[in-house]
Amino acid sequence: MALDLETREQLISSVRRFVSERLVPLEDKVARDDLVPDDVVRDLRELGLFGMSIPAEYGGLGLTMEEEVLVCFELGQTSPAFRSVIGTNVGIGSQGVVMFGRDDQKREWLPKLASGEAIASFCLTEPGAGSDAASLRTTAIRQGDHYVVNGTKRYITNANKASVFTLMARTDPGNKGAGGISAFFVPSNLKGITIGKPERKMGQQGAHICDVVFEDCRVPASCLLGTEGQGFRISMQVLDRGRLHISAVCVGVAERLIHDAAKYALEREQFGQKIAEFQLIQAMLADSKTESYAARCMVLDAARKRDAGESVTMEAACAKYFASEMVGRVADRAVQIHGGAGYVSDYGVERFYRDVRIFRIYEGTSQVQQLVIARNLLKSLG
Ligand code: COS
Repeated sequence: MALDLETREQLISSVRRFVSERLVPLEDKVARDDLVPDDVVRDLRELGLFGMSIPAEYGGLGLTMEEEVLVCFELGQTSPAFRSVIGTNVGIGSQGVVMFGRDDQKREWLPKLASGEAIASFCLTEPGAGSDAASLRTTAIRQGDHYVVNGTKRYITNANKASVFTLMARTDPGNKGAGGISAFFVPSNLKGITIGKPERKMGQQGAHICDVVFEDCRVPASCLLGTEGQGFRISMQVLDRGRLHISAVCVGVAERLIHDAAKYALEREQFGQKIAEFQLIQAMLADSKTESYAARCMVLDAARKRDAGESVTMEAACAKYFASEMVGRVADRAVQIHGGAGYVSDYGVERFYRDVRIFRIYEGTSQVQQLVIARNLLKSLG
């Protein structure tokens, strides 16, 4: 159920205050240390943000999609690494069990995920299966009351902190397509699971991605999510939702960058006047504002449609495609407006420029979103 308007405004303004007073001052340190401090994680837990999307009956805030994206517009206004701490519990790590889990799976895990006591990660991508997710090769072969899992998952966000994985594996090796894949909700402490070292990345220092290797790992059959063969569809539905969440974060980052660029333009003087007075600078600000506003409207519209029970596969792909490309252009203009200052680390703009690059890649590349949009468009006419 949606929050009443007053409670919603209170939540949004407390997140806004938390971002500006607590997180923004730590951005540089988090990037340098490649670590979000424990006391920030504790504060995120106290605010209930790990449980944003988890139903209230399991201890979460139970926000609607519209409310979640409104919160993400605020959380996006700082380094995306902070959002990443809660990101998998809110999105791709937890939603398989929220949407398709049995009641016993929900009761065991969701309260811990909602409080942030446990972290969930999403294991779909493999060394040989990225955009072509249905070609994944990790196998889960049924033996009595267990599945024996073998395979390697790659670039798994928060894997080094995870207590549980939403895992996609092939239960029917005879079926090489989407229908041979099943989903599992697997505790990370089972024998036969090894977590790789965090990768060194272009941006978002403080957020970690690692390999997860399964070697003859015996996963109890009770960990299956839904039914055998349903795993690919589960992962696609989880991603439909995740793509909206990421789009909202892109809008937040864009708004932050527009604010910083405009502020800089009002301070910086060249040719005897503030650079904000030059129409070529104004054009860059205007283009950025127009595009971020368009993305905000798209995200809100798609979120409201989802809350109304509509399928938003195409709308979520449109929003992710547009918002992630948009924030790339906005970050580029923000660097340009800052001139030389945009290229040095002191101002943080170059850090955001690197941070936002991944938005066009993870949870489905821009090219995958184009494919999803076109397929759905053509299907609706065909
Ligand atoms: N919701 C429900 N079902 C869906 C779905 C969705 N959003 N998308 C696909 N399906 C279903 C299809 O209806 C189809 O079912 P049937 O076989 O019963 O018709 C099945 O899943 C296979 O779908 P499709 O044929 O479209 O699969 P493809 O192999 O062609 O792949 C793409 C589709 C490319 C869209 C998919 O692999 C994808 O999204 N890839 C990117 C993965 C990704 O985002 N990775 C990031 C990892 S997380 S950081």
